[in-house]
Amino acid sequence: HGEQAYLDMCRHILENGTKKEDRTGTGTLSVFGYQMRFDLQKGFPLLTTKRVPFRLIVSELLWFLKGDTNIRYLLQHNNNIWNEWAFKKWVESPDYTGPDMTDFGRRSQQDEEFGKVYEEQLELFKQRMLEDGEFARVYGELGPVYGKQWRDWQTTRGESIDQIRDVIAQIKRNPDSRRLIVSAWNPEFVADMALPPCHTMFQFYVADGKLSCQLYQRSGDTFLGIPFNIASYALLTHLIAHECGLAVGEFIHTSGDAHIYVNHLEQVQEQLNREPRPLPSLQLNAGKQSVFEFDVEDIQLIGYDPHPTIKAPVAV
Ligand code: DHF
Ligand code: TMP
Repeated sequence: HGEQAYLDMCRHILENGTKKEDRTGTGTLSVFGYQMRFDLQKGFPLLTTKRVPFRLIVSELLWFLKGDTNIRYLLQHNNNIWNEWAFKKWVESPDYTGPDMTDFGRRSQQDEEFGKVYEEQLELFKQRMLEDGEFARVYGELGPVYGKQWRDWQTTRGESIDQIRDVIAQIKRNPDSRRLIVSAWNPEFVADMALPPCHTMFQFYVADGKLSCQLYQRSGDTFLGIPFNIASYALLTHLIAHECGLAVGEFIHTSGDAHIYVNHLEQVQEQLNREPRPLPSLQLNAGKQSVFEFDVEDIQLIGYDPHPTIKAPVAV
């Protein structure tokens, strides 16, 4: 089954992972270097052993493809997955005068009273982001993250490189190329980003009329992040194949530090006890061609019948 690779990865980390502290203070079980392969001909790799909210994956990918790095677009699409990292910049700024939010991620887990105050502040932040364009322009900005590097990489000569447009042109013109690479990791600007890119670089490969993609993810939150990352890059591969008139091949996911946070262990166990179901399939609007023309409603998932959601706290 197409999902087995992911479940095997979880088991591998549970059995072989080393206890390792991390930046967030949560603690992980971690391995270094792991690879999974997904045959995109066998179905769309959205996990069925828990519900993964596909619409959030779609709006996040379209946001990257627009070159946008401000969470306002995500909020307008009712997508809250990047809130904490913008909120962190807000509460650390001199303009913030509300209750102390130091270390809000961990404290809201441990202290119920504080958790309420935090939820309130986060809600105010979201409202203001939607209502006040000027506030959003400043505090919705995550810095030069994925969208910026993908679409508008700044060169020392003062030029801009559109890596996505360029790689699509190369796939069309020169499909045998071994240089079909996009990098989000731009060392000059890493320090300016709310979170340095986790999915750092990817490469395309064309053979037998099929487009494959391999991602190098430097750091992978196996329970929360990786299910999104697999589906997001599978979708990107479908979109680019669609534009280039190619079929889809494989998506290969390669991890650097692949970890399970210690506060996700029960959730992972619960998921591993479930039987995978048939994978859904993807339907793209045939009336659209360029990846840049796609909108949320042009991307449909068919036959997704997952097991229920499994909730888990995200480490900030
Ligand atoms: N930090 C950490 N520690 N792990 C991450 O996976 C992560 N991902 C980021 C930013 N920072 C991160 C961006 N992507 C969720 C999924 C992906 C994501 C951020 C958050 C998440 O919480 N998913 C929940 C559902 C969220 C919802 O419905 O709003 C899930 O159950 O999959
Ligand atoms: P780090 O910068 O200290 O590695 O923390 C980033 C955390 O976020 C780490 O647990 C990996 C996780 N992550 C993903 O797994 N996928 C993603 O797409 C993003 C943005 C983060």
